[in-house]
Amino acid sequence: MEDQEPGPAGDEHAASVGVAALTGTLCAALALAVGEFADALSPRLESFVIAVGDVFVDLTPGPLVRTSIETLGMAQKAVLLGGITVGTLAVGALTGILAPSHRRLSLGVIAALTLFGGWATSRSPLTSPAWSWAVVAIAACAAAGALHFAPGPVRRRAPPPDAPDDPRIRYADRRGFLEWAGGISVASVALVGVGRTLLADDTVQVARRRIVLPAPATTTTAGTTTTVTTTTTGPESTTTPPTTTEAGLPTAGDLSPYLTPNPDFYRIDTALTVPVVDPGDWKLSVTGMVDEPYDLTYDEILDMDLVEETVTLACVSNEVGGNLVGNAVWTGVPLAGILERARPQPAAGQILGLSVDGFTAGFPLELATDGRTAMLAVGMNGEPLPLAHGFPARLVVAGLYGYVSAVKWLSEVVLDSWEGVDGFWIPRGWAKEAPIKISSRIDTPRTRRLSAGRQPVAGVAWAPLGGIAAVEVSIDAGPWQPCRLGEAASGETWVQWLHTWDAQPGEHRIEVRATGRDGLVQPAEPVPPAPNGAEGHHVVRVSVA
Ligand SMILES: Nc1nc2c(c(=O)[nH]1)N[C@H]1C(S)=C(S)[C@@H](COP(=O)(O)O)O[C@H]1N2
Ligand SMILES: [Mo]
Repeated sequence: MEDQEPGPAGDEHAASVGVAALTGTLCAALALAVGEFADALSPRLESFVIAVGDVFVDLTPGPLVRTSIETLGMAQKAVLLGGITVGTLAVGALTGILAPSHRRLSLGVIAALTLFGGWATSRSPLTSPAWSWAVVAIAACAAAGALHFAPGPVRRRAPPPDAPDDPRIRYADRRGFLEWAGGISVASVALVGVGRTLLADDTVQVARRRIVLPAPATTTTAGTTTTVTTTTTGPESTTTPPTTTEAGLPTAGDLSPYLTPNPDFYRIDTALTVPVVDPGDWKLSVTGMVDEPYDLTYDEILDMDLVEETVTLACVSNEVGGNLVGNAVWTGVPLAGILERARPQPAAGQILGLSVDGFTAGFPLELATDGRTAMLAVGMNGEPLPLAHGFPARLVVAGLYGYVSAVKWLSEVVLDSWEGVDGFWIPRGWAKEAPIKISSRIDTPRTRRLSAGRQPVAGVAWAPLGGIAAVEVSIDAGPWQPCRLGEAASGETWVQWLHTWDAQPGEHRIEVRATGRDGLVQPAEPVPPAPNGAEGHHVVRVSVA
Protein backbone atom coordinates (compact mmCIF):
# COMPACT_ATOMS: atom_id res chain seq x y z
CA MET A 1 0.00 0.00 0.00
CA GLU A 2 2.80 2.35 0.92
CA ASP A 3 4.46 1.39 -2.36
CA GLN A 4 1.63 2.77 -4.35
CA GLU A 5 1.09 5.89 -2.32
CA PRO A 6 3.79 8.51 -2.65
CA GLY A 7 3.95 10.29 0.71
CA PRO A 8 1.00 8.89 2.68
CA ALA A 9 -0.87 11.48 4.69
CA GLY A 10 -0.83 11.26 8.50
CA ASP A 11 -4.10 9.43 8.98
CA GLU A 12 -3.34 7.01 6.16
CA HIS A 13 -0.08 6.18 7.87
CA ALA A 14 -1.91 5.71 11.17
CA ALA A 15 -4.42 3.45 9.43
CA SER A 16 -1.65 1.32 7.94
CA VAL A 17 0.00 1.02 11.37
CA GLY A 18 -3.36 -0.05 12.77
CA VAL A 19 -3.76 -2.68 10.05
CA ALA A 20 -0.23 -3.93 10.73
CA ALA A 21 -0.87 -4.14 14.48
CA LEU A 22 -4.14 -5.98 13.96
CA THR A 23 -2.46 -8.36 11.53
CA GLY A 24 0.20 -9.24 14.09
CA THR A 25 -2.39 -9.55 16.87
CA LEU A 26 -4.52 -11.96 14.87
CA CYS A 27 -1.54 -14.11 13.90
CA ALA A 28 -0.60 -14.34 17.57
CA ALA A 29 -4.21 -15.13 18.49
CA LEU A 30 -4.27 -17.96 15.96
CA ALA A 31 -1.07 -19.42 17.42
CA LEU A 32 -2.49 -19.23 20.96
CA ALA A 33 -5.73 -20.82 19.76
CA VAL A 34 -3.80 -23.77 18.32
CA GLY A 35 -2.31 -24.22 21.81
CA GLU A 36 -5.75 -24.10 23.45
CA PHE A 37 -7.07 -26.68 21.02
CA ALA A 38 -4.11 -28.98 21.69
CA ASP A 39 -4.62 -28.54 25.44
CA ALA A 40 -8.14 -29.91 25.12
CA LEU A 41 -7.10 -32.80 22.87
CA SER A 42 -4.93 -34.55 25.41
CA PRO A 43 -3.84 -34.20 29.03
CA ARG A 44 -0.28 -34.69 27.72
CA LEU A 45 -0.50 -31.36 25.88
CA GLU A 46 -0.60 -27.99 27.56
CA SER A 47 -1.88 -24.62 26.39
CA PHE A 48 0.85 -22.03 25.76
CA VAL A 49 -0.83 -19.60 28.12
CA ILE A 50 -0.92 -22.09 30.97
CA ALA A 51 2.60 -23.32 30.29
CA VAL A 52 3.98 -19.77 30.40
CA GLY A 53 1.94 -19.17 33.57
CA ASP A 54 3.65 -22.19 35.10
CA VAL A 55 7.02 -20.71 34.15
CA PHE A 56 6.08 -17.55 36.05
CA VAL A 57 4.93 -19.52 39.08
CA ASP A 58 8.02 -21.74 39.13
CA LEU A 59 10.76 -19.31 38.24
CA THR A 60 9.75 -16.14 40.02
CA PRO A 61 12.44 -15.56 42.66
CA GLY A 62 11.56 -16.54 46.20
CA PRO A 63 10.97 -13.14 47.79
CA LEU A 64 8.57 -12.13 45.01
CA VAL A 65 6.36 -15.18 45.41
CA ARG A 66 6.64 -15.25 49.16
CA THR A 67 2.95 -14.59 49.45
CA SER A 68 1.97 -16.85 46.59
CA ILE A 69 0.76 -19.76 48.68
CA GLU A 70 -2.07 -17.41 49.36
CA THR A 71 -2.12 -15.14 46.34
CA LEU A 72 -2.41 -17.92 43.80
CA GLY A 73 -6.10 -18.01 44.54
CA MET A 74 -8.51 -18.41 41.68
CA ALA A 75 -8.77 -14.68 40.89
CA GLN A 76 -4.99 -14.29 40.75
CA LYS A 77 -4.72 -17.25 38.41
CA ALA A 78 -7.23 -15.59 36.08
CA VAL A 79 -5.23 -12.34 36.20
CA LEU A 80 -1.98 -14.16 35.45
CA LEU A 81 -3.44 -16.11 32.51
CA GLY A 82 -5.29 -13.05 31.20
CA GLY A 83 -2.09 -11.01 31.46
CA ILE A 84 -0.10 -13.60 29.53
CA THR A 85 -2.77 -13.68 26.79
CA VAL A 86 -2.92 -9.90 26.48
CA GLY A 87 0.89 -9.69 26.63
CA THR A 88 1.28 -12.24 23.82
CA LEU A 89 -1.25 -10.43 21.64
CA ALA A 90 0.58 -7.15 22.32
CA VAL A 91 3.90 -8.69 21.23
CA GLY A 92 2.04 -9.89 18.13
CA ALA A 93 0.79 -6.36 17.45
CA LEU A 94 4.28 -4.89 17.85
CA THR A 95 5.75 -7.55 15.60
CA GLY A 96 3.11 -6.74 12.99
CA ILE A 97 4.05 -3.06 13.12
CA LEU A 98 7.77 -3.84 12.87
CA ALA A 99 7.41 -6.45 10.14
CA PRO A 100 7.38 -4.22 7.03
CA SER A 101 10.41 -2.16 8.05
CA HIS A 102 12.33 -4.61 10.26
CA ARG A 103 11.85 -7.99 8.64
CA ARG A 104 14.77 -9.68 10.44
CA LEU A 105 13.87 -8.38 13.86
CA SER A 106 10.26 -9.49 13.51
CA LEU A 107 11.31 -12.93 12.30
CA GLY A 108 13.63 -13.09 15.32
CA VAL A 109 10.76 -12.27 17.67
CA ILE A 110 8.60 -14.97 16.08
CA ALA A 111 11.41 -17.51 16.35
CA ALA A 112 12.03 -16.57 19.99
CA LEU A 113 8.33 -16.88 20.84
CA THR A 114 8.23 -20.28 19.14
CA LEU A 115 11.25 -21.58 21.03
CA PHE A 116 9.92 -20.18 24.31
CA GLY A 117 6.50 -21.77 23.69
CA GLY A 118 8.08 -25.13 22.89
CA TRP A 119 10.28 -25.00 25.95
CA ALA A 120 7.44 -23.88 28.23
CA THR A 121 5.00 -26.55 27.07
CA SER A 122 7.51 -29.39 27.05
CA ARG A 123 9.07 -28.76 30.47
CA SER A 124 6.06 -29.82 32.53
CA PRO A 125 6.34 -33.34 33.93
CA LEU A 126 2.77 -33.91 32.74
CA THR A 127 3.34 -33.27 29.05
CA SER A 128 4.91 -35.18 26.20
CA PRO A 129 7.95 -33.14 25.00
CA ALA A 130 7.85 -34.47 21.41
CA TRP A 131 4.15 -33.70 20.98
CA SER A 132 4.55 -30.33 22.67
CA TRP A 133 7.21 -29.33 20.14
CA ALA A 134 5.00 -30.63 17.34
CA VAL A 135 2.15 -28.43 18.56
CA VAL A 136 4.33 -25.34 18.78
CA ALA A 137 5.59 -26.04 15.24
CA ILE A 138 1.99 -26.28 13.99
CA ALA A 139 1.09 -23.07 15.82
CA ALA A 140 4.08 -21.26 14.32
CA CYS A 141 3.22 -22.52 10.82
CA ALA A 142 -0.40 -21.44 11.28
CA ALA A 143 0.70 -17.95 12.32
CA ALA A 144 3.30 -17.72 9.53
CA GLY A 145 0.77 -18.92 6.96
CA ALA A 146 -1.78 -16.41 8.16
CA LEU A 147 0.83 -13.67 7.93
CA HIS A 148 1.82 -14.78 4.46
CA PHE A 149 -1.71 -14.43 3.17
CA ALA A 150 -2.39 -11.21 5.02
CA PRO A 151 -3.15 -8.35 2.68
CA GLY A 152 -2.04 -4.89 3.69
CA PRO A 153 1.18 -3.21 4.68
CA VAL A 154 2.70 -6.21 6.37
CA ARG A 155 3.05 -7.90 3.03
CA ARG A 156 4.29 -5.48 0.43
CA ARG A 157 2.42 -5.89 -2.77
CA ALA A 158 3.05 -4.39 -6.12
CA PRO A 159 0.00 -2.44 -7.26
CA PRO A 160 -2.03 -4.26 -9.91
CA PRO A 161 -0.84 -3.24 -13.41
CA ASP A 162 -4.10 -1.49 -14.20
CA ALA A 163 -4.29 0.19 -10.81
CA PRO A 164 -7.04 2.73 -10.71
CA ASP A 165 -6.83 5.73 -8.39
CA ASP A 166 -5.62 5.39 -4.83
CA PRO A 167 -8.88 5.46 -2.87
CA ARG A 168 -10.32 2.55 -4.82
CA ILE A 169 -7.22 0.47 -4.24
CA ARG A 170 -7.35 1.19 -0.57
CA TYR A 171 -10.98 0.25 -0.57
CA ALA A 172 -10.23 -3.06 -2.28
CA ASP A 173 -7.34 -3.75 0.11
CA ARG A 174 -9.50 -2.96 3.05
CA ARG A 175 -12.09 -5.46 1.95
CA GLY A 176 -9.39 -8.06 1.42
CA PHE A 177 -8.05 -7.32 4.83
CA LEU A 178 -11.45 -7.54 6.49
CA GLU A 179 -12.06 -10.90 4.86
CA TRP A 180 -8.70 -12.14 6.01
CA ALA A 181 -9.16 -10.80 9.53
CA GLY A 182 -12.64 -12.31 9.75
CA GLY A 183 -11.32 -15.67 8.59
CA ILE A 184 -8.50 -15.73 11.12
CA SER A 185 -10.82 -14.62 13.94
CA VAL A 186 -13.37 -17.31 13.12
CA ALA A 187 -10.63 -19.95 12.91
CA SER A 188 -9.18 -18.89 16.29
CA VAL A 189 -12.52 -18.78 18.07
CA ALA A 190 -13.49 -22.12 16.53
CA LEU A 191 -10.26 -23.77 17.69
CA VAL A 192 -10.77 -22.55 21.25
CA GLY A 193 -14.51 -23.32 21.23
CA VAL A 194 -14.21 -26.81 19.75
CA GLY A 195 -11.37 -27.49 22.18
CA ARG A 196 -13.44 -26.42 25.17
CA THR A 197 -16.33 -28.67 24.18
CA LEU A 198 -14.05 -31.64 23.57
CA LEU A 199 -12.92 -31.36 27.18
CA ALA A 200 -10.39 -34.11 27.38
CA ASP A 201 -10.91 -34.43 31.14
CA ASP A 202 -14.46 -35.68 30.71
CA THR A 203 -13.28 -39.28 30.70
CA VAL A 204 -11.60 -38.78 34.07
CA GLN A 205 -14.70 -37.08 35.51
CA VAL A 206 -16.78 -40.03 34.33
CA ALA A 207 -14.25 -42.50 35.76
CA ARG A 208 -14.33 -40.63 39.08
CA ARG A 209 -18.13 -40.68 39.25
CA ARG A 210 -18.16 -44.46 38.72
CA ILE A 211 -15.85 -45.09 41.67
CA VAL A 212 -17.51 -46.48 44.75
CA LEU A 213 -15.29 -46.11 47.79
CA PRO A 214 -15.32 -49.29 49.87
CA ALA A 215 -16.68 -48.88 53.39
CA PRO A 216 -13.92 -47.94 55.84
CA ALA A 217 -12.87 -50.47 58.44
CA THR A 218 -12.51 -47.83 61.17
CA THR A 219 -13.73 -44.30 61.65
CA THR A 220 -13.22 -41.45 64.10
CA THR A 221 -16.26 -39.60 62.89
CA ALA A 222 -18.97 -41.53 64.70
CA GLY A 223 -20.93 -39.55 67.25
CA THR A 224 -20.26 -36.22 65.59
CA THR A 225 -22.78 -36.71 62.87
CA THR A 226 -26.06 -36.37 64.68
CA THR A 227 -29.14 -35.80 62.61
CA VAL A 228 -29.94 -32.26 61.62
CA THR A 229 -33.28 -31.42 63.22
CA THR A 230 -35.81 -30.32 60.66
CA THR A 231 -38.45 -27.99 61.95
CA THR A 232 -41.99 -27.48 60.82
CA THR A 233 -43.13 -23.97 61.51
CA GLY A 234 -46.84 -23.37 60.96
CA PRO A 235 -48.15 -19.92 60.13
CA GLU A 236 -49.27 -19.47 63.77
CA SER A 237 -45.89 -20.20 65.34
CA THR A 238 -44.19 -17.17 66.78
CA THR A 239 -40.74 -18.55 67.57
CA THR A 240 -38.53 -20.75 65.40
CA PRO A 241 -37.47 -23.84 67.32
CA PRO A 242 -33.67 -24.09 67.41
CA THR A 243 -32.09 -26.30 64.79
CA THR A 244 -28.73 -27.87 65.49
CA THR A 245 -25.56 -28.23 63.55
CA GLU A 246 -24.10 -31.68 63.18
CA ALA A 247 -21.70 -30.98 66.05
CA GLY A 248 -24.42 -30.37 68.58
CA LEU A 249 -24.53 -26.56 68.68
CA PRO A 250 -27.62 -24.63 67.64
CA THR A 251 -27.17 -23.22 64.15
CA ALA A 252 -26.23 -19.58 64.37
CA GLY A 253 -25.95 -17.07 61.55
CA ASP A 254 -23.03 -17.84 59.28
CA LEU A 255 -21.39 -20.31 61.66
CA SER A 256 -19.33 -22.74 59.53
CA PRO A 257 -20.69 -26.28 59.51
CA TYR A 258 -18.52 -28.72 61.46
CA LEU A 259 -17.71 -30.55 58.22
CA THR A 260 -16.92 -28.27 55.29
CA PRO A 261 -18.83 -29.41 52.19
CA ASN A 262 -16.46 -30.25 49.33
CA PRO A 263 -17.63 -27.43 47.04
CA ASP A 264 -16.97 -24.90 49.84
CA PHE A 265 -13.58 -26.30 50.84
CA TYR A 266 -10.79 -23.81 50.19
CA ARG A 267 -8.47 -24.64 47.34
CA ILE A 268 -4.82 -23.64 47.24
CA ASP A 269 -2.20 -24.88 44.83
CA THR A 270 0.32 -23.74 42.26
CA ALA A 271 -1.49 -25.58 39.45
CA LEU A 272 -2.92 -23.16 36.90
CA THR A 273 -5.34 -25.81 35.71
CA VAL A 274 -6.39 -28.78 37.77
CA PRO A 275 -4.20 -31.76 36.87
CA VAL A 276 -6.42 -34.40 35.31
CA VAL A 277 -5.17 -37.85 36.28
CA ASP A 278 -6.79 -41.02 34.99
CA PRO A 279 -6.83 -43.46 37.93
CA GLY A 280 -6.53 -46.28 35.38
CA ASP A 281 -3.00 -45.27 34.29
CA TRP A 282 -1.97 -43.78 37.62
CA LYS A 283 0.29 -45.42 40.16
CA LEU A 284 1.91 -44.35 43.38
CA SER A 285 5.61 -45.13 43.76
CA VAL A 286 7.21 -45.51 47.16
CA THR A 287 10.89 -44.82 46.57
CA GLY A 288 14.07 -43.20 47.90
CA MET A 289 15.86 -44.42 51.02
CA VAL A 290 13.99 -47.71 51.20
CA ASP A 291 15.17 -51.30 50.75
CA GLU A 292 12.13 -52.34 48.76
CA PRO A 293 10.68 -49.65 46.55
CA TYR A 294 7.31 -50.58 45.06
CA ASP A 295 4.30 -49.21 43.20
CA LEU A 296 0.62 -49.22 44.11
CA THR A 297 -2.27 -48.90 41.68
CA TYR A 298 -5.49 -47.11 42.53
CA ASP A 299 -7.40 -50.41 42.75
CA GLU A 300 -4.75 -51.88 45.03
CA ILE A 301 -5.23 -48.94 47.38
CA LEU A 302 -9.01 -49.37 47.38
CA ASP A 303 -8.49 -53.06 48.23
CA MET A 304 -6.53 -52.21 51.38
CA ASP A 305 -8.20 -51.70 54.77
CA LEU A 306 -9.46 -48.15 54.54
CA VAL A 307 -9.77 -45.84 57.52
CA GLU A 308 -11.80 -42.68 57.93
CA GLU A 309 -10.48 -39.71 59.93
CA THR A 310 -11.77 -36.22 60.47
CA VAL A 311 -8.90 -33.77 60.01
CA THR A 312 -8.78 -29.99 59.74
CA LEU A 313 -6.58 -28.77 56.90
CA ALA A 314 -5.15 -25.27 57.12
CA CYS A 315 -3.06 -23.11 54.83
CA VAL A 316 -0.05 -21.32 56.31
CA SER A 317 -1.12 -18.22 54.38
CA ASN A 318 -4.41 -17.99 56.23
CA GLU A 319 -4.64 -14.56 57.85
CA VAL A 320 -6.22 -14.23 61.27
CA GLY A 321 -9.96 -14.56 60.58
CA GLY A 322 -9.32 -15.93 57.07
CA ASN A 323 -11.03 -18.82 55.31
CA LEU A 324 -8.08 -20.90 54.09
CA VAL A 325 -9.03 -23.64 56.52
CA GLY A 326 -11.56 -26.46 56.34
CA ASN A 327 -12.57 -29.67 58.07
CA ALA A 328 -13.36 -32.90 56.26
CA VAL A 329 -13.66 -36.63 56.75
CA TRP A 330 -10.81 -38.22 54.82
CA THR A 331 -10.85 -41.84 53.69
CA GLY A 332 -7.62 -43.62 52.96
CA VAL A 333 -4.78 -45.78 54.19
CA PRO A 334 -2.38 -44.94 57.04
CA LEU A 335 0.96 -43.82 55.65
CA ALA A 336 2.82 -45.85 58.29
CA GLY A 337 1.79 -49.16 56.70
CA ILE A 338 2.57 -47.93 53.19
CA LEU A 339 6.09 -46.97 54.30
CA GLU A 340 6.72 -50.05 56.41
CA ARG A 341 6.22 -52.31 53.41
CA ALA A 342 9.07 -50.46 51.60
CA ARG A 343 11.42 -51.00 54.57
CA PRO A 344 12.86 -47.52 55.21
CA GLN A 345 16.63 -47.27 55.64
CA PRO A 346 18.15 -45.87 58.86
CA ALA A 347 19.27 -42.66 57.12
CA ALA A 348 15.68 -41.78 56.11
CA GLY A 349 14.33 -38.81 58.04
CA GLN A 350 11.90 -37.09 55.73
CA ILE A 351 8.79 -38.04 53.79
CA LEU A 352 8.61 -36.08 50.57
CA GLY A 353 5.36 -36.19 48.62
CA LEU A 354 5.70 -35.51 44.89
CA SER A 355 2.75 -34.49 42.77
CA VAL A 356 2.15 -35.33 39.12
CA ASP A 357 2.46 -31.56 38.52
CA GLY A 358 5.93 -31.38 40.08
CA PHE A 359 4.87 -29.84 43.40
CA THR A 360 6.65 -31.26 46.46
CA ALA A 361 6.20 -31.07 50.23
CA GLY A 362 8.21 -32.76 52.97
CA PHE A 363 7.81 -33.47 56.68
CA PRO A 364 9.69 -35.45 59.34
CA LEU A 365 9.40 -39.25 58.98
CA GLU A 366 8.52 -39.65 62.68
CA LEU A 367 5.23 -37.85 62.15
CA ALA A 368 3.91 -40.80 60.15
CA THR A 369 4.24 -43.06 63.19
CA ASP A 370 3.64 -40.82 66.24
CA GLY A 371 -0.06 -41.69 66.43
CA ARG A 372 -1.48 -38.71 64.55
CA THR A 373 -3.48 -39.15 61.36
CA ALA A 374 -0.97 -39.34 58.49
CA MET A 375 -2.84 -40.74 55.56
CA LEU A 376 -2.75 -41.54 51.90
CA ALA A 377 -6.25 -40.24 51.21
CA VAL A 378 -8.55 -41.24 48.35
CA GLY A 379 -11.86 -39.94 49.74
CA MET A 380 -13.16 -36.63 51.04
CA ASN A 381 -16.47 -36.41 52.90
CA GLY A 382 -17.55 -39.79 51.55
CA GLU A 383 -16.75 -39.16 47.87
CA PRO A 384 -13.67 -39.92 45.82
CA LEU A 385 -11.40 -36.85 46.12
CA PRO A 386 -12.70 -34.03 43.93
CA LEU A 387 -10.34 -33.27 41.04
CA ALA A 388 -9.42 -29.91 42.60
CA HIS A 389 -8.56 -31.58 45.90
CA GLY A 390 -6.09 -34.09 44.51
CA PHE A 391 -7.88 -36.93 42.69
CA PRO A 392 -6.98 -39.76 42.64
CA ALA A 393 -4.87 -39.59 45.83
CA ARG A 394 -3.27 -37.08 48.18
CA LEU A 395 -1.58 -36.89 51.56
CA VAL A 396 -3.31 -35.61 54.69
CA VAL A 397 -1.26 -35.15 57.84
CA ALA A 398 -2.99 -33.82 60.93
CA GLY A 399 -1.39 -30.81 62.60
CA LEU A 400 0.79 -29.66 59.68
CA TYR A 401 0.08 -26.79 57.32
CA GLY A 402 -0.80 -28.00 53.82
CA TYR A 403 2.36 -26.68 52.14
CA VAL A 404 4.58 -29.12 54.06
CA SER A 405 2.29 -32.12 53.93
CA ALA A 406 -0.95 -32.26 51.98
CA VAL A 407 0.36 -33.06 48.47
CA LYS A 408 -2.50 -33.39 45.98
CA TRP A 409 -2.40 -35.51 42.78
CA LEU A 410 0.28 -37.55 44.54
CA SER A 411 2.56 -39.58 42.31
CA GLU A 412 5.44 -40.54 44.58
CA VAL A 413 6.29 -40.84 48.22
CA VAL A 414 10.05 -40.48 48.48
CA LEU A 415 12.05 -41.11 51.63
CA ASP A 416 15.10 -38.91 52.06
CA SER A 417 17.22 -37.53 54.88
CA TRP A 418 15.89 -34.40 56.62
CA GLU A 419 18.68 -32.27 55.10
CA GLY A 420 18.66 -34.06 51.75
CA VAL A 421 15.75 -32.29 50.11
CA ASP A 422 13.45 -29.27 50.53
CA GLY A 423 9.81 -29.09 49.46
CA PHE A 424 8.58 -26.54 46.91
CA TRP A 425 7.94 -23.61 49.27
CA ILE A 426 11.05 -23.95 51.47
CA PRO A 427 13.55 -22.19 49.14
CA ARG A 428 10.84 -19.53 48.66
CA GLY A 429 11.15 -18.36 52.21
CA TRP A 430 8.70 -20.50 54.19
CA ALA A 431 9.64 -22.52 57.26
CA LYS A 432 10.70 -26.13 56.74
CA GLU A 433 8.84 -27.35 59.82
CA ALA A 434 5.34 -26.00 60.00
CA PRO A 435 2.96 -27.25 62.69
CA ILE A 436 -0.47 -25.59 62.59
CA LYS A 437 -0.77 -22.83 65.19
CA ILE A 438 -3.70 -22.44 67.58
CA SER A 439 -6.31 -20.14 66.08
CA SER A 440 -9.91 -19.00 66.41
CA ARG A 441 -12.26 -17.21 64.05
CA ILE A 442 -15.51 -15.31 64.40
CA ASP A 443 -17.97 -16.46 61.68
CA THR A 444 -20.97 -14.52 62.93
CA PRO A 445 -21.60 -11.62 63.19
CA ARG A 446 -19.65 -10.58 60.12
CA THR A 447 -22.00 -7.79 59.03
CA ARG A 448 -21.41 -4.22 60.20
CA ARG A 449 -25.02 -3.59 61.30
CA LEU A 450 -26.89 -5.64 63.85
CA SER A 451 -30.14 -5.17 65.72
CA ALA A 452 -30.15 -4.88 69.50
CA GLY A 453 -30.98 -7.85 71.72
CA ARG A 454 -29.70 -11.40 72.05
CA GLN A 455 -27.33 -12.17 69.19
CA PRO A 456 -25.25 -15.27 68.57
CA VAL A 457 -21.49 -14.73 68.42
CA ALA A 458 -20.05 -17.93 66.97
CA GLY A 459 -17.19 -19.39 64.99
CA VAL A 460 -14.58 -22.10 64.88
CA ALA A 461 -11.30 -22.69 66.71
CA TRP A 462 -8.53 -25.21 66.17
CA ALA A 463 -5.33 -26.36 67.87
CA PRO A 464 -4.13 -29.64 66.39
CA LEU A 465 -3.11 -32.13 67.64
CA GLY A 466 -4.22 -31.57 71.21
CA GLY A 467 -7.43 -29.77 70.45
CA ILE A 468 -9.28 -26.87 71.99
CA ALA A 469 -9.99 -26.68 75.73
CA ALA A 470 -11.78 -23.33 75.79
CA VAL A 471 -12.85 -20.41 73.63
CA GLU A 472 -13.59 -17.01 75.12
CA VAL A 473 -14.90 -13.75 73.73
CA SER A 474 -14.36 -10.25 74.98
CA ILE A 475 -16.79 -7.47 74.12
CA ASP A 476 -15.38 -3.93 74.01
CA ALA A 477 -12.16 -5.14 75.68
CA GLY A 478 -14.19 -6.34 78.66
CA PRO A 479 -13.62 -9.55 80.63
CA TRP A 480 -13.10 -12.84 78.76
CA GLN A 481 -16.34 -14.81 78.75
CA PRO A 482 -16.42 -18.58 78.14
CA CYS A 483 -18.23 -19.94 75.08
CA ARG A 484 -20.11 -23.19 74.51
CA LEU A 485 -18.12 -25.65 72.42
CA GLY A 486 -19.49 -28.10 69.85
CA GLU A 487 -18.39 -31.71 69.63
CA ALA A 488 -15.18 -32.57 67.82
CA ALA A 489 -14.14 -35.97 66.45
CA SER A 490 -10.67 -35.47 67.97
CA GLY A 491 -8.05 -32.85 68.72
CA GLU A 492 -7.10 -32.99 65.04
CA THR A 493 -10.19 -31.02 64.05
CA TRP A 494 -11.60 -27.60 64.71
CA VAL A 495 -14.51 -27.07 67.10
CA GLN A 496 -17.45 -24.76 66.70
CA TRP A 497 -18.01 -22.28 69.53
CA LEU A 498 -21.00 -20.14 70.48
CA HIS A 499 -21.64 -17.24 72.81
CA THR A 500 -24.95 -15.45 73.21
CA TRP A 501 -24.44 -11.73 73.42
CA ASP A 502 -26.98 -9.20 74.65
CA ALA A 503 -26.21 -6.50 72.11
CA GLN A 504 -26.80 -2.91 73.24
CA PRO A 505 -27.11 -0.05 70.73
CA GLY A 506 -23.80 1.54 69.76
CA GLU A 507 -20.43 0.60 68.25
CA HIS A 508 -18.88 -2.61 69.53
CA ARG A 509 -15.71 -4.61 69.21
CA ILE A 510 -15.81 -8.40 69.51
CA GLU A 511 -12.58 -10.31 70.10
CA VAL A 512 -12.03 -14.06 70.37
CA ARG A 513 -9.25 -16.22 71.75
CA ALA A 514 -8.78 -19.96 72.17
CA THR A 515 -6.93 -22.06 74.73
CA GLY A 516 -5.50 -25.45 73.80
CA ARG A 517 -5.79 -28.59 75.89
CA ASP A 518 -2.04 -28.21 76.31
CA GLY A 519 -2.74 -24.98 78.21
CA LEU A 520 -1.47 -22.62 75.50
CA VAL A 521 -3.53 -19.43 75.27
CA GLN A 522 -3.73 -18.05 71.74
CA PRO A 523 -1.28 -15.11 71.64
CA ALA A 524 -2.73 -11.66 70.98
CA GLU A 525 0.38 -10.14 69.38
CA PRO A 526 -0.15 -9.99 65.58
CA VAL A 527 2.32 -12.00 63.47
CA PRO A 528 2.06 -12.20 59.65
CA PRO A 529 1.60 -15.56 57.85
CA ALA A 530 5.18 -15.74 56.52
CA PRO A 531 7.26 -17.70 57.35
CA ASN A 532 5.33 -20.14 59.55
CA GLY A 533 1.74 -19.02 60.14
CA ALA A 534 -0.20 -15.98 61.34
CA GLU A 535 -0.85 -15.17 65.00
CA GLY A 536 -3.14 -12.73 66.74
CA HIS A 537 -6.75 -12.50 67.84
CA HIS A 538 -9.63 -12.13 65.40
CA VAL A 539 -11.57 -8.92 66.03
CA VAL A 540 -14.91 -7.96 64.45
CA ARG A 541 -16.47 -4.47 64.77
CA VAL A 542 -20.23 -4.08 64.62
CA SER A 543 -22.69 -1.30 64.97
CA VAL A 544 -25.89 -2.16 66.85
CA ALA A 545 -29.01 -0.15 66.01
N1 LIG B 1 0.14 -30.75 44.04
C1 LIG B 1 -0.04 -29.78 44.96
N2 LIG B 1 -0.46 -30.12 46.19
C2 LIG B 1 -0.64 -29.16 47.14
C3 LIG B 1 -0.35 -27.81 46.87
C4 LIG B 1 0.11 -27.47 45.57
O1 LIG B 1 0.39 -26.31 45.25
N3 LIG B 1 0.25 -28.48 44.64
N4 LIG B 1 -0.56 -26.85 47.84
C5 LIG B 1 -0.58 -27.28 49.22
C6 LIG B 1 -1.12 -26.24 50.09
S1 LIG B 1 -0.19 -24.83 50.29
C7 LIG B 1 -2.29 -26.41 50.79
S2 LIG B 1 -2.75 -25.30 51.97
C8 LIG B 1 -3.16 -27.58 50.53
C9 LIG B 1 -4.56 -27.15 50.20
O2 LIG B 1 -5.37 -28.26 49.92
P1 LIG B 1 -6.81 -28.03 49.31
O3 LIG B 1 -6.64 -27.23 48.06
O4 LIG B 1 -7.40 -29.38 49.09
O5 LIG B 1 -7.59 -27.26 50.35
O6 LIG B 1 -2.69 -28.36 49.45
C10 LIG B 1 -1.31 -28.58 49.43
N5 LIG B 1 -1.05 -29.54 48.38
MO1 LIG C 1 -1.13 -23.64 51.90
